[in-house]
Amino acid sequence: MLIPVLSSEVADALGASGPVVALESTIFSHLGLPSPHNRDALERCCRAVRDAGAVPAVTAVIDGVARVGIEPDEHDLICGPARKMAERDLGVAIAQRWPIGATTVSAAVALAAAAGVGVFATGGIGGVHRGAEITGDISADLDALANHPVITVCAGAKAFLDLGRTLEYLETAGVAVLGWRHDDFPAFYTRSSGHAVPHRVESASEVAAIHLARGRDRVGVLVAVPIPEADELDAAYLDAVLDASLADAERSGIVGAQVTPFILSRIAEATSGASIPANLALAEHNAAVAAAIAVALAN
Ligand code: PSU
Ligand code: MN
Repeated sequence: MLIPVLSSEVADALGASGPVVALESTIFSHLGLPSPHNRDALERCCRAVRDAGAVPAVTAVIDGVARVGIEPDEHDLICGPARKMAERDLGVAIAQRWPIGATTVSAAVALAAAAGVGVFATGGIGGVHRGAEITGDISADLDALANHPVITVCAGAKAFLDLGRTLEYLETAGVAVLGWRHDDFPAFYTRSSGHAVPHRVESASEVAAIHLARGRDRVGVLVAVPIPEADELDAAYLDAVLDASLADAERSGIVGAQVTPFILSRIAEATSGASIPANLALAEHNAAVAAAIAVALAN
């Protein structure tokens, strides 16, 4: 049984049925963003959650202990070297006493659910990879969204994935996908992927009501929030970068859990940093939207 240790602030908030927003830690580690931008992202996301009236709960394994909510003096640890940890790796990380296990979306929603946290914010989710019909590469994030009663707030997923098949998979798995004031599934750096979302929502209270009224109580809801217009990148330029990054991954024979970090680092290199302000802006915006939803859920 997975019983995470809560920070005192998170424990107090949950005890009072107050608003809490879980955060993943891969994005804040060197696997998600280069230093010092990862640290900046962590501080900005926590600040955005607090400014909207909720308590941030960073999820991670630290010295073999599953944690929901970390102390300020532990932020440096999260931003240092870490091992990527999906939901299936949680038991391994705990039993083998990993110094730092950075949560992906799947591990973060599992920890949030175990702690009783109902809302989780991330940058982009993993999904069905292009060519998955050959490689079988489908992120464990998708099944985790279907298996835990948590609202996940994301900016869609990066276009190096097959976003059409990702939406098909979420439909099969029974995850409601809600477009935040938007009709299209966002593609992380860009507001639209060309794939419509099944439902559009306008407010945090609407998301909270959908979560409370959903059929199965052990299924999540995915809220897809487009990157703010001012921060959007050029789609044609990105397509070229993504194609080159994917070809590079294939040439290098990268498989399994290494695929996503490899492509992310190639994109960062190829855009020579232009993607970083966009990444920070969308993560911060998602954290604020998630906090508004957590506040609505608590009321
Ligand atoms: N996509 C991004 N940035 C990220 C990730 C995905 O644009 O940092 C991370 C997230 O932690 C996500 C994980 O949960 O990668 C998915 O990995 P995989 O594709 O191996 O399931
Ligand atoms: Mn994979």
